[in-house]
Amino acid sequence: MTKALEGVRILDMTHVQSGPTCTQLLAWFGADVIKVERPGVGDATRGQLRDIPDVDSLYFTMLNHNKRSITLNTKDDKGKEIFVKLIEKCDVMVENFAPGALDRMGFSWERIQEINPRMIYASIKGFGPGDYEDCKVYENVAQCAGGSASTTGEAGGIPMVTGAQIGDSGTGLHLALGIVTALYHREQSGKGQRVECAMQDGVLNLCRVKLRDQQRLAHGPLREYVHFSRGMDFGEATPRAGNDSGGGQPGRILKCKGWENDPDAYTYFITQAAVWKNVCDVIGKPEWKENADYATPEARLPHLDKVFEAIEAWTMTKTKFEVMELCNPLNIPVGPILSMKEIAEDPALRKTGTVVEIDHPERGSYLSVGNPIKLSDSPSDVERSPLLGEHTDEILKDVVGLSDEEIKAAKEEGAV
Ligand code: CAO
Repeated sequence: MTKALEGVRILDMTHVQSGPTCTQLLAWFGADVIKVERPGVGDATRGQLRDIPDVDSLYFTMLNHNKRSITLNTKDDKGKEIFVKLIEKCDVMVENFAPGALDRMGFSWERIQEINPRMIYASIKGFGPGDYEDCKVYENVAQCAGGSASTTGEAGGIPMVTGAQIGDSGTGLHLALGIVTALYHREQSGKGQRVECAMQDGVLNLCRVKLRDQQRLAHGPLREYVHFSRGMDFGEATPRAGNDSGGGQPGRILKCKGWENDPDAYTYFITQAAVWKNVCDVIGKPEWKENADYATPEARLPHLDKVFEAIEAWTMTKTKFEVMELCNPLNIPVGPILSMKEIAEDPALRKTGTVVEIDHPERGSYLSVGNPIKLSDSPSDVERSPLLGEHTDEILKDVVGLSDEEIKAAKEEGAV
């Protein structure tokens, strides 16, 4: 079986998290990803949050699988010459530097097009064109600017960021789609194009139901929000709503057996209208099936606190897995709150390759998240991340076309 992106060569100028998640996805699908790093320095994440001294951090290793690493000083004259050759030989260039960094190096989009008109040039920035276009941005800034933080957190509490890296990894995922779309378009047009993704936009795209609710608010209270049943003020903007379900079926996080000692002994429980009668039976409230205050979804909305109190009285007598076992056959949607420890040890996730154990020459074995996107005819094995400059010589020789003497000279000059 061939890999879906075999034959596509990516010039990977990305660093930290957002860009590397994008190029890692492309690498998993078989693209040859050449990660360009500053000589002697490399991607800053190699040295961040280290758990083992002097060894590439998990932060780096888990974001840079299946790539090759070349060190190259793209500010040095010789380095620039080599960089031009790499641009000629690659299909896609990806970067997430602070705004203007590549232009300052002398590689504007216009210049890149001159060098290689088929090049797809993909960038992540914090913001799109406008007042903030020059700002540097990290994950949590994007979550705040994209509407996620203002709509996450307890009702009446402070804004919260989420543990899911929707600003970095979320935008990387968006960019990867932009790149394969541009590659597909190039098949017909023969030309490359610019692909841009702002982290603020990526976060907002993932928060679109909250913009939906902003507009619904103009027409009355959001009746499924906890504010409605508790008589709380909604204010002018979509409020934070704790763990209320974002969809039309009310749901909450409820305690399960053992919650006093286990911080993750909880379940998410959705009172889907279609299975309401099953919910009543399983929690021992069959009388609610006919009671005018509880029988219909509309009637239940002002009483959601009471509904979930009764469900929780039942879930607290069961473990989160027992809740799942009892509710699933009745088609009641529930989800155990899984800790990272439980996920790391889950045999089903190991079997599908979503959690993988990788061997690294310097750190030994570690766990990582494999490709969550499964293609039936394109395998995607996870290979360890490269050491800094591990593939410099082979890339200079095989891709750039330098002789051994030229490689030696470039090294002496400090270009690689
Ligand atoms: N050779 C020579 N110079 C290189 C180089 C190489 N191979 N690779 C990078 N550099 C230089 C850049 O040209 C830049 O130099 P100038 O500032 O002189 O132009 C410099 O290294 C640092 O780049 P940077 O400004 O992007 O890095 P930073 O650590 O200061 O900022 C970040 C990091 C993430 C805030 C910024 O890159 C950014 O805002 N990126 C866009 C948004 C983004 O992706 N954020 C998510 C990051 S993950 O949380």
